[in-house]
Amino acid sequence: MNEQNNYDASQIQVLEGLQAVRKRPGMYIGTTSAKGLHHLVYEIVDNAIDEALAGYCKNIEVTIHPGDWISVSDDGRGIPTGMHETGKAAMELVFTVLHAGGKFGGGGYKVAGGLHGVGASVVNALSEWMKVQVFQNGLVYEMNFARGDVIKPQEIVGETDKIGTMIAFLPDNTIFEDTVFDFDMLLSRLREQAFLNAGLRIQLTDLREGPPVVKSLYYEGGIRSFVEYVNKNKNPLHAEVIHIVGKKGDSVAEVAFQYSDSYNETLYSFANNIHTTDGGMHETGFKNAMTRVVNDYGRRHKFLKDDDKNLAGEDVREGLTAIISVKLIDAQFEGQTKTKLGNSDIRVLVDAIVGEKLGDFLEENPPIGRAILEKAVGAARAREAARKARELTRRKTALEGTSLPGKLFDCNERDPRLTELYIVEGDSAAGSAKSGRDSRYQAILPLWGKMLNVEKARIDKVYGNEKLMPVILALGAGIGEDFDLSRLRYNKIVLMADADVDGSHIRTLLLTFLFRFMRPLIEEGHVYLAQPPLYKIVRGKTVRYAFSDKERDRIIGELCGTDEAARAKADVQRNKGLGEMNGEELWETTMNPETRTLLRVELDDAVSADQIFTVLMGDKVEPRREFIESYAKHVVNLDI
Ligand code: TSJ
Repeated sequence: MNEQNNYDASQIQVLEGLQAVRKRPGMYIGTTSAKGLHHLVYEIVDNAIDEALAGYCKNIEVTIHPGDWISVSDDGRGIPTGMHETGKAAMELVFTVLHAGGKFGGGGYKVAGGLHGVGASVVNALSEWMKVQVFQNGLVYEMNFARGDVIKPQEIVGETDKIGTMIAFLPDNTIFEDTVFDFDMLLSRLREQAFLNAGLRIQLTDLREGPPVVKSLYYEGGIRSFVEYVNKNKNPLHAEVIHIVGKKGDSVAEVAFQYSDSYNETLYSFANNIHTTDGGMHETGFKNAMTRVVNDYGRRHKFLKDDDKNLAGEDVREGLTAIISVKLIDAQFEGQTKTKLGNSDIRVLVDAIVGEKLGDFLEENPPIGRAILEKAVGAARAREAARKARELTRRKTALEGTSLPGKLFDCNERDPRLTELYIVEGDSAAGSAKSGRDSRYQAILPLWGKMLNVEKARIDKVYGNEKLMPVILALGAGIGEDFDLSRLRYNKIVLMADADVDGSHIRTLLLTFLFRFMRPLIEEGHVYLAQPPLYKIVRGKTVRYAFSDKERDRIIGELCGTDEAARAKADVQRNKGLGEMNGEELWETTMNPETRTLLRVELDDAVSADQIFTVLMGDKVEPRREFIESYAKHVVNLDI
């Protein structure tokens, strides 16, 4: 084989590589939904962050342009503009060769496997066009691509005094379901990255409509600022965020945490700037050390008496907000979603630094030690009370021979993959739902009256609560640490409440409960919101339903034309509530899988979700007022 043939072979492999990405985009970016679309931006930004990690880049600018194309630029060294040993421009390889995990990135902490670091070539393959500019040696180098193909080879197009890289791309609308970017989604991911890289400035600009919207993200305090941000609407138990850093060999571990009076645990962990949603060794090391140190301190200072049991890990973490960030070479990402860190030497490192420094810190700051111990002892008491309440329910269940709530109208189907539970507000609505449902697979659980706000209650108040127990029993999967998705009795949990203020309130209370005590239910996509129609339009014998004002006007147009006299004869009723529809109407509009719309509740952004529940349901009034004022302009269906 001569060299020419070799070159051809590698050329074909390159084409096949990017072709494969276009054929099966899901394999490379997970999904072609909005999530996948936004992933393209993260993929490019991550390359600039690598340059920052390597110590050469201080500023990154991300811009959304009219038409939803994106530009990302940095002030790093610029992608190399020289020739690679294959005789091709190095830059061309960056954008046309599939590589697992940023071989061309700058820093020492490289990412292995998973969706991360699949590289700029994947973004190129999935873009209608991509343009690269490198500012180096006083010159501007440029290269253009379309759907992964080289359209214009690398060439010098001008002079400059800048240094850095600029990438612009338009996602391919034949690949993605939706090609409109969500500013807030980009913002929260970029903010997270700014927290994780102290001193790096990331600017996000939206030029799509109206005056430019610009957010500059820069946090000198790094993950310490991250904790302050997460806790900004909570009541901290101590003023300063506790911050611990340590190193061993090539690995660096950093944790920041602060307690508040909340009953929730908020813990986010990262490895090489990747959010490890399934935790792993760094989380285990942190949790073990926290539990050990707080128990030791409690014993030594007599917060725990000799015959008291040790505090459990969950007691020690009640009200804790913590960020863990580790950087390591050869990170092993495990589990189905590759978001669990497997390197056990990191467990040892995190455990050691937290063990040593937190112990000293508590000894030097007795008021903080006392606050933490009192919090944890309170949590342990509540846990014990919850255990007793749970036992009581179990015994009662055994005695009565059923664990199902009396109010549940169950379905006949027993295969939980095929069933639906409608949780319905109010007696009359439940009546309609009961008569309208398909009882083979649809169950109805009526709820009424004032429901417990779990944002202000511990788990012991949930057990035995007459509003929440029926929900827990009907679902059958337990709550909190005991929650077990495999015991879930229904595939779809549908919240069905009126489209008015009371309906919104009960929906929010229920979602808060599910988010705080059954989070996997939401994460695994089992929770839905029913969408009852807003209007009923009657003309003669014809009855139609509209789910928005726009649809209402369209239907009136269809039924009556533009004749103003005919329009007046159409009877347009605003739906006052679910209970006003009879069973048949409710089935047709809201419950029949052939005709209904269900909104699936998704959890894309745990940081924002936590914040919204804290603000809406917590005890601080001022942030809630601000939130409501800033969102009031978006409210379209306010019916007081
Ligand atoms: F690849 C890319 F398109 F995704 C991308 C790369 C996007 C953006 C916004 C920036 C970058 C990028 C790459 N910024 N900086 C760099 N640096 C390098 O590629 C580089 C420069 C110099 C050296 C060296 O050893 O001299 C090494 C590397 C990897």
